[in-house]
Amino acid sequence: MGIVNVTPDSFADGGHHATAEQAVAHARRLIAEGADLIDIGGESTRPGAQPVAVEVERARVLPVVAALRAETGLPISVDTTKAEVAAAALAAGADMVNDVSAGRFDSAMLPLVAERGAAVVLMHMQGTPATMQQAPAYGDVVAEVAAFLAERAAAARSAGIDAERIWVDPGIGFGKRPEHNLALLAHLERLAALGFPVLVGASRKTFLGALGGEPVEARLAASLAAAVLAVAHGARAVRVHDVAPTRRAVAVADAVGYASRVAGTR
Ligand code: HH2
Repeated sequence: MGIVNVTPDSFADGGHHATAEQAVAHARRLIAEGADLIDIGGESTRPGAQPVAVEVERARVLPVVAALRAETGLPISVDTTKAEVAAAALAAGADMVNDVSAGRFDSAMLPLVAERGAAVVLMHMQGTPATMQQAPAYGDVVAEVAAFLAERAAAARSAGIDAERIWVDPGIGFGKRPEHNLALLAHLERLAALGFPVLVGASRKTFLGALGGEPVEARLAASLAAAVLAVAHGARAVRVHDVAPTRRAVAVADAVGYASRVAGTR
């Protein structure tokens, strides 16, 4: 999943693709690099980010969704917690809603996704983007994230969303200390065991910088390691800024995983 942030303030690439033209050009590059899916967002969810008004977010996202829909058959996802933004994006041709609140911030979100027959990503977050990194705390982070995702998936099912259209995501960096993120990556199998495909977004995130000290623009190597480990531990998709190198790295993880399954059946 290639990331297109149409925002002035995203943590990794804020302001780089702030106009619709720049964002569409960036999405084209990600598609050329081999993205299977494009995620378009108009509101930063970085720690401490302030909410964006619905009209502003819609105006950022819609032209990009519409322009891309006109030129690609690849699935398009809209990264939003607001049902009004999601509704407009789905009407403009998006296929999937990536909701970092897992349908909790807007009670109209899950019914909307059900009614449109769209897919949804349900992501775990402790707190809200404004407060989530103040004092994240867990007893057993993997068990708590798994229980949360199971509960949100059940809510999505009762809203009428088909099970095969539900994805789950541990929410790397969303109300988590570095050790929480590492434990989740190490035990993704326990989230995959819920029976839904797992998406992981570790690309360029702060916990990688905390390990090696790199600033955000120098976290490619660490991001590739995280993507490979995510896939090796059961992720079905990774949400990344750097599509071409991630594809190469993940292909190795996939091949090793396949070889080990084949060897295991002999
Ligand atoms: N991370 C970010 C945003 N959306 N969605 C999912 N499903 N999983 C994630 O891990 C995730 C997400 C944050 O990263 P980014 O979009 O690069 O930055 P910002 O929120 O500042 O726009």
